[in-house]
Amino acid sequence: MTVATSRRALPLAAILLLAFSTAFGLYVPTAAAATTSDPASPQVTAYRTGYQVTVDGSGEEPFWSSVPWTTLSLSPSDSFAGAVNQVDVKIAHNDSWIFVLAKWRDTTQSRLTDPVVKNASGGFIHNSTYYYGDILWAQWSLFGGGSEKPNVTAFAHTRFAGTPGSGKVGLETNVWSWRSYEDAGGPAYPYHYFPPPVYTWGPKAGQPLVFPYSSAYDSYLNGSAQYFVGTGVMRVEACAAPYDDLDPFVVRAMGSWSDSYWTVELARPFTSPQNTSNAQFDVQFAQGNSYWVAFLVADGNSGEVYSTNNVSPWVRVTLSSQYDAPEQMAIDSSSATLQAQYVAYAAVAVAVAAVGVALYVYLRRGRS
Ligand SMILES: [Ca+2]
Repeated sequence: MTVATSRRALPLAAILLLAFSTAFGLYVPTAAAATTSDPASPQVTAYRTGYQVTVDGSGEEPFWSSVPWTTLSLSPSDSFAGAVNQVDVKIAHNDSWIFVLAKWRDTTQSRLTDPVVKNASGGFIHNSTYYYGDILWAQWSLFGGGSEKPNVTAFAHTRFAGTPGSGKVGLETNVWSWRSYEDAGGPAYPYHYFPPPVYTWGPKAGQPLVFPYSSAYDSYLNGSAQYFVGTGVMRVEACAAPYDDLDPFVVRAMGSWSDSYWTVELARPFTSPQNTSNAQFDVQFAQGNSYWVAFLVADGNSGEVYSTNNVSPWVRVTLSSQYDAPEQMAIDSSSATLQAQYVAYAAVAVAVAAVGVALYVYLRRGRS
């Protein structure tokens, strides 16, 4: 009798376990969870929403909470980097703008930058009072109109050919360069950091250079140099694309720092503004298409600047055509909670039914 019972108890326990695990597998939490994509070849869905982001670095738009974070591991570009080892990103779009939210740990907020000077070992001079601004780059591939993955690691170089990082063949990118000292929270805003606040050379020389809104620098980078699109202010540091019909302020951006984390929002219209030459330097987005982007982060307090920084793998970004960040969830979090509860109730009902069937089968077998 005891033997017969234990023989039946084992399959029953297995059935119960299966029923419960199946039931709880049906429970789909609506809160955003971190994604678990392959760290070496991460993929991110740019969620579609009906909303417009206010570019203030807060990331507090309700729809952001329904978009999952993707954690990207960062690799140091050289032996002087390594201060930041990961960045979390979310990407969304509303059919006409693409939005990026990035967050990373940096225990030191730097909104200032000293002149960049190398030390004898080849790194950049830095100590507790001499350091550089914190930086985030979103580097979009322009290969195949942006659809092809570059075959070289993303990299930063902001100076002429021949300086570290430049000369790598096979890279053609549109870089959105957010710099902590130049957005609307930084001391350089609304002018370029180093006075005078005018275009110093190029077709707009002498004209006022005032940021119309919080922005990231728009630039075009290939194996030879980084070209700042339209500003003409970089003088000896790098090249400026020499067109007088370029709009330098197409990338809106702002960061905020609190509790040892930077949070940065970036936003750009899908396409370049009409009647400008920007399109030949800027990635052009379309719904349903995929693009390749890499993120580079620098902690200026640790001497990370220019080509010394921390680089993510190339990330495949697909602009979803579905409304995956639904307005209802964004507006009313209580309805989202309710929705989760309904799913949970349904899961429990399925579990109870499964247990009932299992018991029924078990008892019938026991009788026969
Ligand atoms: Ca810092």
